[in-house]
Formats: sequence, structure tokens, C-alpha cells
Amino acid sequence: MHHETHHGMMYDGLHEDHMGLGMKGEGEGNVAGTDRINQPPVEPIIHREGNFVFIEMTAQVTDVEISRGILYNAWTFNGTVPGPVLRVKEGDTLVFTLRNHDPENDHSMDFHAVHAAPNRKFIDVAPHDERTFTYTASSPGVFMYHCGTDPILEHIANGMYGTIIVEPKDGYPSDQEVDREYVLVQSEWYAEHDMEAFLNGEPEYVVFNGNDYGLKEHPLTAKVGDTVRIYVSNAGPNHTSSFHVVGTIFDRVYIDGHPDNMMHGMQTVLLPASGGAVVEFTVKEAGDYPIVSHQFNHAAKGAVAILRVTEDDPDAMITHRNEVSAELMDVGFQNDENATFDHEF
Ligand SMILES: [Cu+2]
Repeated sequence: MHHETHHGMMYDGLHEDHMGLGMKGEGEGNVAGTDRINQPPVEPIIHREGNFVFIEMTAQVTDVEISRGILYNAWTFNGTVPGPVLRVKEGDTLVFTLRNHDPENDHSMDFHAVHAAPNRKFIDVAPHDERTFTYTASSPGVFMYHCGTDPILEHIANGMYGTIIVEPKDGYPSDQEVDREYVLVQSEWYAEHDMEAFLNGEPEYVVFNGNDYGLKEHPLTAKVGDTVRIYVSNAGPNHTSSFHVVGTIFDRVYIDGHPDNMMHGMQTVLLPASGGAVVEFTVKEAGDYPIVSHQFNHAAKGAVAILRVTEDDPDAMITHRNEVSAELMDVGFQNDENATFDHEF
């Protein structure tokens, strides 16, 4: 099941009434006449049975456009970088299947959202093989997931990461105040498949949601007076994020997305590699608000998104953008029946 919004897609395991959706044709194949593998994105398959959420994902090799005209032959989950945004509820048990479509390399899954013995639950899946693992998401938050296959640095730097949001059982104390929600994942791109660059070099791009152009060409949107929530995660692999929205102050920040970790009045949130947060702020004037890492060498390398605030409701002006890729994943619940996120404007 997925919510398709004007900004992209996210996938969740929250809604039983969406059971059975999500199956799409799986495909893979080499680009004709080359050795370069470029497997078309495969949609994850997710369905819920009670408190069990069944998630099927792929490891695959897919070209992604990290800057306009610049392709990176990425190692991915489901063909996008970052991988699909997963959303479950505190206490859910995840029954997770990883299918490895990469003909050449082992891959695996390390969910930061669970307690599990890594040498049993995060183990490698061989090419053309699949494995299923079961664990419980017992702690709420905004968590990184990534491939944990050795060398981990290579697998993350090549694109194998994403975000899983574990909703608190009783929600966040500020849920009723939030008008719209987005997900941003910061990460770095180095010289393609260059282990020396991963180890000792500087990133060529530092980006939100996989590339340096998507959130500039298609800004996030809000209306004057809205309270905006951003689920933010820093995938690294090597650098911190100094997450900042120009022109506003975070009224509330939940460090790592845990409702008990509420802080107030923050200008910038420091995210370690793999760290996450929920940030909330109110936009009071119309205009364009840059969202940056305040480590400005990284902003200059791409870590900038725009939040466009308008006097009129932007949802009334949206023409559906059918853009695939992980350039932006908006957790838009405006049309969702889940009361927790059914915000009135
Ligand atoms: Cu991997």
C-alpha cells in the first residue's frame, strides 16, 4: 500500500483496509549491450494482519539521477535512493522479507527500529536468494535502515539506506497542531563506486532525498499559519547534519522522534550519522524558506530544499506530479482517513 502524493510516495503498514494492495510487476534486466546493471524499481509489498506488518523489499542495482544529468549506478532498496519510507506503529511486529536481485553481491537489512541479534536477524542474503526475518518495533521514533553487509561503508555510500517511522502508540502530544508533514533524508554521494573516496575523500554531493535538485524544482508547500512537521533522518554515511530551516524556529523537536525527547525553541538540530528527529514549526509569512544543513559546505554541495509558503492553500493549486524516484517523499495525510493525521486547516 502506498500513499501517492504530489511529492512522491510513502509506504505504511498502518491501515488494514489497504490490505492486498501494492503488488506490481517485478522486473530486472541489464541495459542492452552493456555490462551495466540497471534494474527497474520494484515497489515494496506491504500488508497488515492485526499487529503484524508484512514487508517485502528488494535489494537491486539501479541508476539514479543524483544531480541533473549525473547518474549513479546505485545499490538500492527497491530501486530508489533513499529506499521506501516505511511507517508502522509502536508495538507492531515486522515480518520482513528481503529479495536480493543483485546478481553480484550479498545484501542485508539493519533496521535501527528493532531489538534483534544482528548475527541472526541482519544477516546477508545471497544473490537471487531471499530471507525472512521477524522483529518487533517496540520503540517509537524516526529510524534509519540500511544494508549491513560488509563493507558497510560501501553499501551505504552506494545508496542502501532509508527511513522507518515508528509512530508512538499514543501519538505525539502535538499531533493535533500539525497541518502537514514531510520526510527528509540527508545523505552523501561520493565518486562512483570509489572505496578510497568513501574512506578518505569528501562527498561530491550532499543531498536531501537522494539528489540536489528535486526539492528546489518542486518545493515543499505550506500555507501561512500552518504548523509543519518534518521527519528528518541523516543517513550519512560519514557526516553529521546541522538541520536548519531559514526564517523560522523549531517550536518543538523530538530527538530521534521519541515523544519523551521534546525540546523547544531550537534553531538547528544536530543529527549524528544515522540520527533522526521530528521537528515542528509554524510559518507566519508567505515566501520561500530554504531548508539546509547549516554546515554550508554541504549546503553548497546540494543539501538545500525549499519550503514554499503561500497565502492560499497550496493543495488547491497542485497539479498531480507523477514523479517517481525518491526525490521527495511527502507523508501527506491530508486525504488519509487516519484521524491522528487528519488535520484541519
Ligand atoms: Cu548491500
